[in-house]
Amino acid sequence: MKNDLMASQFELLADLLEIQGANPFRIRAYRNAARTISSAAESLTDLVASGGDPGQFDGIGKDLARQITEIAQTGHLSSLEELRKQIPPGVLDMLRIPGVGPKKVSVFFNELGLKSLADLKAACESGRLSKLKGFGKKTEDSILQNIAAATEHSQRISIADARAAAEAIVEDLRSLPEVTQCEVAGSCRRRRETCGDLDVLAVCSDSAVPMNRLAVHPLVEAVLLRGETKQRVRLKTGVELDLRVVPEESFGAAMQYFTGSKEHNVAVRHRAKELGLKINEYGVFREETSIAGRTEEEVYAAIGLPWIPPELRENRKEFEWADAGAIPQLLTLTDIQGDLHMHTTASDGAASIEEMALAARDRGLKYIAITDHSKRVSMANGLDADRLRKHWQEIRRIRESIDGIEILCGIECDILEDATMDLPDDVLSEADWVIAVLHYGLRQPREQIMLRLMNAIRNPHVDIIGHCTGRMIGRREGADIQFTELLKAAADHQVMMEINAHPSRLDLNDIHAAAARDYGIPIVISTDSHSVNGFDVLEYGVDQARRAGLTKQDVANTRSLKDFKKLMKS
Ligand code: DGT
Ligand code: CA
Ligand code: CA
Repeated sequence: MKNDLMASQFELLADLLEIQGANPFRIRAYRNAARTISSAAESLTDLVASGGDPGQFDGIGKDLARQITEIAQTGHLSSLEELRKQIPPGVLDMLRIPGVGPKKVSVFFNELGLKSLADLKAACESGRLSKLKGFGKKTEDSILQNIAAATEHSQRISIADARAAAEAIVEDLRSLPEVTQCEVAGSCRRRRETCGDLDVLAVCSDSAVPMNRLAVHPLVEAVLLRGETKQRVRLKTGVELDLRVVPEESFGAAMQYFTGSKEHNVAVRHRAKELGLKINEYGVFREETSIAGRTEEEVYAAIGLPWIPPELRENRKEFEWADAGAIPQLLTLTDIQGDLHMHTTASDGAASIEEMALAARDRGLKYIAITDHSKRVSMANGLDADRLRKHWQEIRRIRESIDGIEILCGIECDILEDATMDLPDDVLSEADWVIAVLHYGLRQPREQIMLRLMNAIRNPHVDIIGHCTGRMIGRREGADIQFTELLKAAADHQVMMEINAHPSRLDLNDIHAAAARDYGIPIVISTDSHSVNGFDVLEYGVDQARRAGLTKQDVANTRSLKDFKKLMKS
C-alpha cells in the first residue's frame, strides 16, 4: 500500500471520530499520524514487512504503531471499519463541500439527523440550518451554493496550466489603475504539482472594479457566485477561480491565510494562540487590536516566525527550520547552469543538435547533454549502437563550431524489462553522460522493478536515473519502487537522481527529492526537451526542488561543467 493511501485512511478515521464528537487529542493524534505517514520517504508497508517498528517515528505511540502494522499487513484498519458502520456514507459526502469540515458535519448529523447531501440541501432550502446555534443565513446560502461542486467530481489541473491561467488573470487585473495589489495564492502559489482551483487576491477601493473586469476576461466562461468581496468564476477550461478583494491593511494576512496549506495554517494558528494572539485572514490580533496584517512578513513576525517561502508551507519541516533559524536558502531558476536531458531529430525531438545548442545558449545555459532514446523506444526512432556512434560524431563536430556552450555526448538508455540495459557496456562506456530510465513494463511487480533499477545503478557507466517512477501525473501511476533501498544504492554507487521538470512528470516528487538529498545524492534538474521551447519547463523542476527544500548546493547542475564533472562517477 502506498503511503498516501495509508495516510488517507487515518485522515478518514480522524474525520469520522470528529463527526462523532470524540476526544480532540485522539483526533489530533490520528491527523499527526497521517501527516507522518504521507511525509515519510520510505514505504511504511515495507518497513513493517521487513520487521521494522512504525513507533520509530516521532509522535507514533504504541497504539498507532499497532494500527499502522495492521493496515500494512492486511490492508484494513478494523477501527475504521467499525466507525464506518456507525456513520452512514452520505454523511462523509458532506465533507466535500468547500468550507464544510467535520465539526459542521457533526452538527448536521447529530443534531439534525442529516444523512446525505440531499438531506443537507433540503434542510438548507427549508431554513432549518440557519435556526441552529452558530449557523446563520450566510452559512446556509454558501452551503447551497457549494453543494453542486461537491456533487460533481472535480478534476485537478497541472501546475503549468494553473500558472498560465492565474498569472494571465492577475496581470490583467493589475493593469486596472484602481487595483493597487494583486497576487496568486493557494496551491498555485505553493507550486504544488496540481491545483484543484485557483485563488487570487486583490486590493482595490471599489471591489466591483476587479470583479467586473474578471467577469468579462476572455478566459472566463461564467460567474458562479458574486458577493460583496468574493467572486467565483469558472474558466473555459473547466477550472474554477476565487477572487477575493481585501482591504490593504489585511493584504498580508489574507495572502498568508489563502496561500495555505490548511495544515500549515492550523500550525500557525496554534502558535498565535500560544502567544495569546488571534490570527485570521484579516490580521493578527491582541484582544481586538490588530498588530499585523499589511504584509506577510509582518504577519509571520508578529507570531515570532521568519517569513516562510510558500513552497515550504505544508507543515513538514518548515517550523522546525524556522525555530532553528535555518530556513534553507532555496534554489532559484538563475542558479541552473546546465541541462542534461534533451532530444533531437535523431530520435523523437523536433530540432537539430545545433538548434538545441543555440537555443540553450540563448537562455543562458553553459552546458547541455544531448540524450536521445535508445533502440527499445522504436516508436521514438531510438538509436542502436551504430546510429548512436554516428550521432555522437556529429555532436563532436558541432561542438567544435559553436562557442559559449559545451555539449556532452549522452544517451537516454532504457532499462529493459529483463533488467539488462538496451545498449552494450562498450557503447555506454564511450558516452559522456548516461541516463538510465524505465519506459516499458512499469506495471511489473516490485521485485522486478527494483532488480532493473539496481542493475542500472550498479552499472559503472550509468550516471543518473531519469524520471525514476515513470508516472504521468493524472494519467498513469508510477512503478512500484522501494525508495530507501534505491536511494541507498544510488548513494553507494555515486549515481545521481533526476528531477524531470516536465509538468506531467515532476519525477522525483518533492518528498523523494528531499530524501535523495538526505542521502547525499546530487540531484539534477532536467527539462527532457523535445524542441527549442522545451527548455521553458525548467522552472517547474526548480519549483519542485524548492518544495523539497533544496538549495543551490544540493543541485548538481548549478555547478560549472568542470565542477559538475567532479561529481560524476569516476
Ligand atoms: P487546491 O485548490 O485543492 O489545489 O488547494 P488550496 O491549498 O489552494 O486550497 P483551497 O483553494 O481550498 O484554499 C486556499 C487556501 O485557503 C488553503 O490552502 C488554506 C486556506 N483555507 C481554505 N479553507 C480553509 C479552512 O477551512 N481552514 C484553514 N485553516 N484554511 C483554509
Ligand atoms: Ca486553490
Ligand atoms: Ca479556492
